[in-house]
Amino acid sequence: MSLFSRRGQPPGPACSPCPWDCDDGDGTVGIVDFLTLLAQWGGPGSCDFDGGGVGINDFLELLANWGPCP
Ligand SMILES: [Ca+2]
Repeated sequence: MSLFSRRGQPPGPACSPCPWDCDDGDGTVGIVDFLTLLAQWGGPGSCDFDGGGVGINDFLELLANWGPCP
């Protein structure tokens, strides 16, 4: 009788990790996040997905996940 059935996931940002939305957290990976990545290039930051500083790997990963978050 529970309103919360076993199917589906509870809504909430914690359940849909989208690290590539590293700037404004609006649920979409886009130009704003890209520019933030560039601004953080070479150093630590919210767009450093793999650790060790923002670089080409993070850039490619952001591009690969361009668009609405899953
Ligand atoms: Ca965004």
